[in-house]
Parts: sequence; structure tokens; C-alpha cells
Amino acid sequence: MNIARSEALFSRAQQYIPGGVNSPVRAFRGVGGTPRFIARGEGSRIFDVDGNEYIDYVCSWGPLVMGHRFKPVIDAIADVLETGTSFGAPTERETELAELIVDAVPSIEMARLVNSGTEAGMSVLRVARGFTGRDLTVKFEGCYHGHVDSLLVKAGSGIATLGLPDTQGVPKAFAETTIAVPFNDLDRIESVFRERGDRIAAVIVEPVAGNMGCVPPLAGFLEGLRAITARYGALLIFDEVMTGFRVGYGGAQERFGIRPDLTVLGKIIGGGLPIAAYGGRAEIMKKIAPAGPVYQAGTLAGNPVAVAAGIAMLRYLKSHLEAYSRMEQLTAQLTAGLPACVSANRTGSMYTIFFERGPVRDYEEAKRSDTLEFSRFFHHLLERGVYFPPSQFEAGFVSAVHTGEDIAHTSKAMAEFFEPGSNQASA
Ligand code: HOZ
Repeated sequence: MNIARSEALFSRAQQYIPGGVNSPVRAFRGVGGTPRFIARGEGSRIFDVDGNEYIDYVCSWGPLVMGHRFKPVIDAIADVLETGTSFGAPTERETELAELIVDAVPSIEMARLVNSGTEAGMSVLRVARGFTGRDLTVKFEGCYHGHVDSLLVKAGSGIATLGLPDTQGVPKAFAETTIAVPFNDLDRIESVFRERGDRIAAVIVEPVAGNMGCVPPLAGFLEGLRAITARYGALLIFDEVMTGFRVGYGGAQERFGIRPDLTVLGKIIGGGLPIAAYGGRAEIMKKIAPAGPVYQAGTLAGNPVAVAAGIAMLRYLKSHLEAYSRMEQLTAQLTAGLPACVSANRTGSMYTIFFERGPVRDYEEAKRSDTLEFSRFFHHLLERGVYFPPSQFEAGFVSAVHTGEDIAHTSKAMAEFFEPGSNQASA
């Protein structure tokens, strides 16, 4: 495969951008080799600058639930551009997007729009602390909630991909406001609350973890979190940046029937443009300035272009709920029939194939995966025109515009890898 132009662009990028990328995982450090520089996307496919074509299972890390250049989104962007790009003043569309979110997500009564998942995660914690008058947060090892200072403790995603214990630059005092416990371990949560329950403002969780690879909640885990937090007067926060509008129109909370107090959203609500939101019970959300004393603001918050794209995406999904069963069916097909040496986790259209016999229920088990073998697998697929996430510790995503042929091609390429003698194809 010719990747000369990607190689040249990567070397140029490294002179001007740290590591050559604007977000670490995409640098391919988790798998080695040269990241592909992408020229364009169309439907389920991306095309690199050397003209190579790939079936895309990253989908911009989740947002592109209807694939690349989805016409309703592209049209909405074109329309809104006729009116301007930013006003720093309220627009009708912002209320419309908030209404769509409130209508879709069972626990959200009010929402605030921000620009990124990190910003939403940072803000939601401030609101939780302001509302409860408590300082501590419980998070789960291997979960990732953006690069919020206090939440980079035992974090997944890029931190896991690069094998970093934590990050420099976070004041010890900030990190000490976070208690990290194993995902899916209710006993540990119980004991943490027994010891410090009166100081815990919130438990924040990815209801289906996606940043240590995809790790679904065990039966009863989310219910247990709901019961324990309620008992101790702490808030339950679902980080649905990945799962929102992905594992169902109403997100994981609809799928599993649990109502958190607060929810973080991102990715799909912007149709591929940068936007995020947090929302929840009105009583809590009314604490946010200017309605209340918890400050949070943003010049580009509710940006008209991102909001228009988000509205187009959500409106479409709301009237095409069959997209969810299609994605789910395709993802089930993709992850079926794999050999016993790997373990495939899946919820809806999120999945990860771990190079570990499994089961993979938490970060410790995810870390047992043979990442060298994963790298070989990743490159084997890439060479055959299949673009998986370039890290064992990230979820893959299937869109509703992936075709049966896409899945068949991918399954064939995977089968070739697992056949004896064929796994040395690329390294
Ligand atoms: N942290 C992102 C996924 N969990 C990766 C973002 C990127 O590299 O674009």
C-alpha cells in the first residue's frame, strides 16, 4: 500500500504540532506505523491522501452515526452559512436542539450547550459540587471524561493507549478530589461510600465504557450505582458522550432504564461538528449562571453551524429509529464467529475485539489484552482497506450506512488474520 504522501505530511506535521496530531490516539502510537492523513469521506468510507480507500469503523470516534457527508447535515450546514457563523447572542436553533435533547433523553429536563465533551465533563462536575456542597467525585478506572484535570486519574482513551499512569500538570490537590474504583465493582463503591459518603458530590460513569475499549455494564451495576448514590445524597452522572443517541435514541439510560441526575452528551448531537451538552433535573440545572450561582460560560457555545448540524442529525434519527436496529444487527454480524483467543464486547453499535480470552469486564482485564497482537491485527486490516480504531483501548463504531458487503469484507479480512500462517501479513 502506497502511503508516501501520508508519511510526508506526518513528518511535516511533527515539526509544527506536538506529535504531529491534535489528539494523541490518532498518532498511531498504540499500533505503530504512520497515521493515514484523510482527504475525504463518503458514507461508510474514508479516502487517504494517497488515494487508498478504507471502510471506516472509527466514524470520527462515534459522531457519524449516518456516515460521512450525510446529506441532511450537509444541507443544514449550507443553509445556516447563509445567515452567519457566530453571534454570541441567543438563536432559536439553540432552543430547538435543547428541546430535541430533552424530548429524547429520559432524565434531562434542561440542557446547556458547550463546545466539547471535556468542557461538558468539567462543567457537570462543578454543578454537582455546587448543588451538593461536597467536593469529592468517584470515577471508574479506564473510563475517560475528557481531559478534565481532576478526572485524568486512571483514565482510559489516550492515557491508556500511551500506557501512562496519569498525566503531569495536574495539581495533587485536584487529583485528590477523585476516587477511582474498578468498573463493574459495586462492592468497592459500597465501601467507598461507607467511608466517605457524606463528602461525595457525584459518581460519574460511562454507562457503557468506551474508552478502555468497549466494556458493557454487568447486570445490576447501573441499578446499584443509582441506589447507592440516592442513599447517600450524591448525584449520579452518566457520561453519554459515546453512548448518547448511539446505543439507542435515548442513549444508555433509555436502553438500561436508569435515570441519572445529570448527563453529559457530545459527538452525535453535533452531527460531526464540535458541540457537546450537559443536562439533567431542572432543580440542579437551575443552579447554573445566570439562573443560579454556579458559573459556566462560552463565547462559541451554541454555535449556529454546529447546532444546525446537530438538529438535522437528531431530527433524522428521531424519525428513522430503524437505523438503530440496522446498526445493531450489522455490529452483531461483525463481532460474531471470532476465535476463542479473542473476546468481543459489544453494546448496540459500539464494539471492541480484545486480544484476550476474556471476559473483559474492567480496566485490569482490558489491560491483559495482547496489544502487540492487536497491532498486527490492526495493520492486517488496514492493508485490506479496513480502518479500525488505532488503539486496543478505544471502541469501534458501525454506522447505519455500512453495508452488508462492508461487513462481509471486514469479516473475511479478520478470518484471514486468524487463519494459521496468515497473521504475519503485516507488522
Ligand atoms: N479520545 C478520543 C476517543 N475516545 C480520540 C479522539 C481523537 O484522537 O480524535
